[in-house]
Amino acid sequence: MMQLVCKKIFLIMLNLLLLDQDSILMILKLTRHWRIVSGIGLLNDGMILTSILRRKTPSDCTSFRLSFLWDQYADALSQLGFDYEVLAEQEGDAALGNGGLARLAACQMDSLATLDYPAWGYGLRYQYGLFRQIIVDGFQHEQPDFWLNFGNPWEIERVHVSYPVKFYGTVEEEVLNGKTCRVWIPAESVEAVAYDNPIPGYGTRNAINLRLWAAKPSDQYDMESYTTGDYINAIVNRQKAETISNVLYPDDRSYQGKELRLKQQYFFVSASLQDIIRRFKDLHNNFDEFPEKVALQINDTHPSIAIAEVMRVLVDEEHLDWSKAWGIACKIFSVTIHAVQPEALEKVPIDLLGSVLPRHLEIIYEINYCLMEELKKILGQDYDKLSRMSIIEEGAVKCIRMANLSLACCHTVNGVSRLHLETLKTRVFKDFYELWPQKFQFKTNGVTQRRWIVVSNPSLCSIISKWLGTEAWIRNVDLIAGLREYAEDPDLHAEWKNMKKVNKMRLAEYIETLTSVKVSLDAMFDVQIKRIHEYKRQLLNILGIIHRYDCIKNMDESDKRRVVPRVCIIGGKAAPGYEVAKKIIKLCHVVADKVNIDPDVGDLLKVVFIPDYNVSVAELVIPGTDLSQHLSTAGHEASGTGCMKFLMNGSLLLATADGSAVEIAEEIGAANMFLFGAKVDEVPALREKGTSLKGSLQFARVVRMVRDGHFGFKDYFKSLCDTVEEGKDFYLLGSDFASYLEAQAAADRAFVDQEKWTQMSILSTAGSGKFSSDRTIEEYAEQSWGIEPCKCPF
Ligand code: 7GP
Repeated sequence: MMQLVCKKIFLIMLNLLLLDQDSILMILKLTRHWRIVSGIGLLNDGMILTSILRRKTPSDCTSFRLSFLWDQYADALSQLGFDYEVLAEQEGDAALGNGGLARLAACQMDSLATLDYPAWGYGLRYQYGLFRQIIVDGFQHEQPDFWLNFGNPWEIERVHVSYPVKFYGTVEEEVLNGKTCRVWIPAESVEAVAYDNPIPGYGTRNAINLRLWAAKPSDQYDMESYTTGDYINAIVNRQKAETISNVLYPDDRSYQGKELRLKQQYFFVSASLQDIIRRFKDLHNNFDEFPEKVALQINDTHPSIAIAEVMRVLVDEEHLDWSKAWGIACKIFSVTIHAVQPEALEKVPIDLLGSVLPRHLEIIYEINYCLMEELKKILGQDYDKLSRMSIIEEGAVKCIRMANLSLACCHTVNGVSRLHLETLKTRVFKDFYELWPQKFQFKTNGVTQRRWIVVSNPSLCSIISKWLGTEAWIRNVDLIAGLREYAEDPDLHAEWKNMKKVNKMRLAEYIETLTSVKVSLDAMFDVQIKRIHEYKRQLLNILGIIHRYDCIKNMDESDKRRVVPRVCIIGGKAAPGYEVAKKIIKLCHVVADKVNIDPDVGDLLKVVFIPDYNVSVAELVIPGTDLSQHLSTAGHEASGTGCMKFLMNGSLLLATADGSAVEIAEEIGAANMFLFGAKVDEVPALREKGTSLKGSLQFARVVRMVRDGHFGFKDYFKSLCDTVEEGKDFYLLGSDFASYLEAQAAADRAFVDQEKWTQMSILSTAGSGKFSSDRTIEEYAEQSWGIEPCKCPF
């Protein structure tokens, strides 16, 4: 990220993310006068920006200017002959990211704007966002999401803000002022055109900008083809340029070795840096001042090529000497790591990098040479360690390790929860931690209460404001802890239960429309929504559901009367090439097909897969959830942010001691959630040892039911069952199963006592203050960027 001091601040007199056409016009006028001397740039691979018009008018949230605006909208629209609700439904999400990482960036942008920080976000304006998931016969199919079909009124195309981004070519030697220099002669140029998405802060006049780049053909290199008469090829090549920003890669863990992906990364990095440097040079002419004015936060390892690009610009174009340039780079960059899995750490084959960005490869070699020389002085002849820390990975396919490049340069390396930092220190980046412990920090993620309570749960928003006697918590979320005082108040309980019921009603209607399954509002709504991954263990959830089904089937009527009815809701997308994840989706459907029509079960158990899970769906589902599940094998979820949204909305959490759930338990008290499963330090031994006996009997039975074709598709599910066989069960479903069932039973018992449940729910919301992105951003500002709020003086 990068920070500059704003000499002038950009003012927008708007609340939340609600903009109307006049406001857009006003922003347009104002932004013409923006003169950003500095700001923070979030370098990101994509962002999920949720739709700005919201689905339903909040009937009981009258105290907000927000609803005041809504009414105005609705009035204006009806005068034009449109129904607000119908129109709002039409607007989909701008799904410009895959999952947690990108949605986190959207929350952080909201906090940056609200807290008046001088910050900009940068990313790609993909034409096709994350695919739409459609389900045919229980199987996932992917459809393109051409979200720009009807235009995007919230963005401002900046036709005059565009930069050439170069690729391929050769590097030659040149003598300049008696000095030999390396000069890149690129062979292809693509134009990056800016599209600005203003992000207004809440309760402030500040607005910040999310600048997304779109690729357009550049005329520069086509001239020769035109003159040599190769007209057709010249046109075809022009079209090809646009493909760079065409589509978001839908796999959130692995992009290894894809040329287009590397081009996407360099494209947005190069354009963003040109933009930043141009603004810097408008007012400064000495790069010594650059670190004072600019801070760049690299959002995971994908944009790490920015480090080589800054070096190229400073050394090749600004003619700074190498060590001075490196000193500057080391001061401006910090990085956040968002995963633990090694496959998520970007690696680029050397041949590919050398072909697409030949000069950058040379620069990375040079950085690595310096790194190795420095390390040899400290580590001596420890060649194993040296080779692990090298930016170059030797092997059948020689690769650049982007993570190591970031670690060599960045002044701070951030984990996204306390536990995640431990994992980075002790496993993923152990060698680097031993060498540079001071670089390693964590900033526990957070989400914005303005979207996840105020916009998505207006009834809860009114209740909180009423009981706290103020709306100030919307900007200062620590105040929400004040609810603790009323956790046993019967009047609050009545309002709280009513709010939950109304939200459940809305969700039940949605479920029925989508899946034709009718669900009972008295049942516990139990939800797991997130990307489908083996480590997130949706399979554990489904096997638990099968166990519940099996138990109900074997009960007599009097036992059945004691069963707490459940609606088990699962949603999430699988990466198109991720076979196991796709089988998990199918398993969920076949189990639902059997359970939902079984007369022995009735309303005691319903299973629902919500198709096409996205941010808008989350906004509907989360407020209507009683219990939410976060089941990752300990040590595998870097943080998790879904759990924070559920927590804010008073859903109780059933979770492993993983990622930020550990810190949530500290905030709300472990007694107010249902924790289960192996702890992170028990995992290695369990992998060695295998399943416990009690767990294994119940577990073996449910796996056998799937294997034997109890739900059909016997052959299809064989390989899925194999993944959890004794000895192969890497994610420890077998060994955690007994503990999982116990936690589920505890949740059932708690639900029977509705007063107790409501109290736990209130305490969850009351304890959610720490998990606001406002806190996270303040920590970044103080500890990594050294910036202060820049309040608008007017
Ligand atoms: C996610 C992590 O899986 C999640 O635990 C975390 O809460 C979130 O980032 C925000 O920090 N990671 C991704 O979405 C992702 O794409 C690949 O990681 C690098």
